[in-house]
Amino acid sequence: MADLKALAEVIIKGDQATAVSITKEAIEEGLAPKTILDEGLIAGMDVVGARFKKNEVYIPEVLISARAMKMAMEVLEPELVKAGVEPLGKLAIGTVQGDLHDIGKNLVAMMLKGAGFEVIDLGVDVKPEKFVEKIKEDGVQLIGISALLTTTMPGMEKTIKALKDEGLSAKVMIGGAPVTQEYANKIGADGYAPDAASAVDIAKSLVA
Ligand code: B1M
Repeated sequence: MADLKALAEVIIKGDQATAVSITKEAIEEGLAPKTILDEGLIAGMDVVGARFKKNEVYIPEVLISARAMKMAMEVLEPELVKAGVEPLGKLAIGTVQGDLHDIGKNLVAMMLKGAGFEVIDLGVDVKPEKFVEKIKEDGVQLIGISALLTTTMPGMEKTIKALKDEGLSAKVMIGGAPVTQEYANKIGADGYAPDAASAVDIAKSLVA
């Protein structure tokens, strides 16, 4: 039987091949995709984050773990999506300009797809103009912006300003480790979510 604790461990070690094989095994055994995500992948990455914070591991180790998580997520993503229903709305998501962190953003995108949103992933280092373009060209109703660095957070405010300047009415949801509800209120974002699961609830309420 697939062992989710072992999955968390191999994410911590950065063992891509085993992370992928345990994820496949868990899917084949019929484990709920969200359980695999929460108790295996996210649990492992949380440990890596805590160790990085305490300087117990450094950037190369973190990168190796992040890569293992990304590979396993590629296997898990279709399963999360399959659990979804009719598209609830169209959303474009990206990591804010200047910021290259994408693990949390990818999780949020996956959860939103799983919940039934049509998601356009713009990747990392997304300039305000790119969000504007997507709203104009693809009829996106909601944009999601992720930031992991305090230094890149102002890019969220710049994006909101760019939307206002263009007279666009798409809603904006923000999130990421340094982001707070207070900051969202301050910059005029329509929604803030502290984690991927609540991002789904907020996104649903914003397109309702
Ligand atoms: Co970076 N990094 N990093 N890093 N890194 C942090 C963020 C940091 C807190 C580490 C630390 O010092 N303790 C720190 C930021 C300090 C600050 O500004 N407050 C930091 C730093 C300083 C840096 C560099 C500057 C390091 C350097 O080069 N000196 C550099 C910056 C590069 C750049 O972006 N320009 C850098 C680089 C990197 C790596 C490339 C090595 C790697 C990123 C790999 C990748 O993403 N592909 C990396 C990583 C992995 C981390 C940590 C360890 C883990 C981040 C992560 O993936 N967490 C992180 C330390 C930490 O968080 N403890 C750290 C797991 C992820 C699931 O959580 O992203 O928070 P998170 O997402 C959550 C929620 O926040 C929320 O939902 C997610 C799931 O529940 N959420 C949203 C996220 N986005 C959302 C959007 C929403 C809603 C919710 O709506 C749209």
